[in-house]
Amino acid sequence: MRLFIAVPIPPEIKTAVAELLAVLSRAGADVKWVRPENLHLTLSFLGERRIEDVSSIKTAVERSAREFAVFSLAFSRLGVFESWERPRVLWLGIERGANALGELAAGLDRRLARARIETAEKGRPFAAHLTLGRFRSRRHAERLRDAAASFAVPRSMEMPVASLILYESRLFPEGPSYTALAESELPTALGA
Ligand code: 2AM
Repeated sequence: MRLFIAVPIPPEIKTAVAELLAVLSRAGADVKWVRPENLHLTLSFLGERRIEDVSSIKTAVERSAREFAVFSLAFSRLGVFESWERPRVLWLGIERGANALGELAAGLDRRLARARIETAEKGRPFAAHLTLGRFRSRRHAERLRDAAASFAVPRSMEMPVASLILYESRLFPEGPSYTALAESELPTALGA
């Protein structure tokens, strides 16, 4: 099974992002947009795992979640990996809360490593981002670049990081389907 660990996105943020995607898609760039119901903030991509590993992964997720109190994230701006000259992924960046999210991801990777679960991202620094779409080609990318540059992320695009979810990802021709296998809540205050 193909697994990853992510922070779920609240429904009101999914709705706001869906509206943003509707605007951005009018630029006509060759992008495969993420379905709003599939939006998530990946902390760790585990890739293909045996079912026997699931219980120790769940334990690592649960313990990592316990180490942080609920905190809030604010989205900042649109950007791309790798660059607008070689665009691969369009994302929504995170401003406030990015450091805490990085620490949460690092703690999670440490616990996974201790449980001898290697992550696919080994060596790559964690870059907090919400993937909005993946470029199929560069066609009309500059039109999307202009649309992205003129977009101001509203202040209301803020959300709590309240839980971690272990997802199974299944790939279909029409796109991936994610199933939550386990959810671990962050405490509202440490020591609670
Ligand atoms: P992304 O948001 O940067 O695209 C499920 O596939 C999630 O795992 C995606 O959101 C993706 O992050 C992340 N991921 C990280 N590394 C991956 C990889 N090598 N293959 C597929 N997904 C990966």
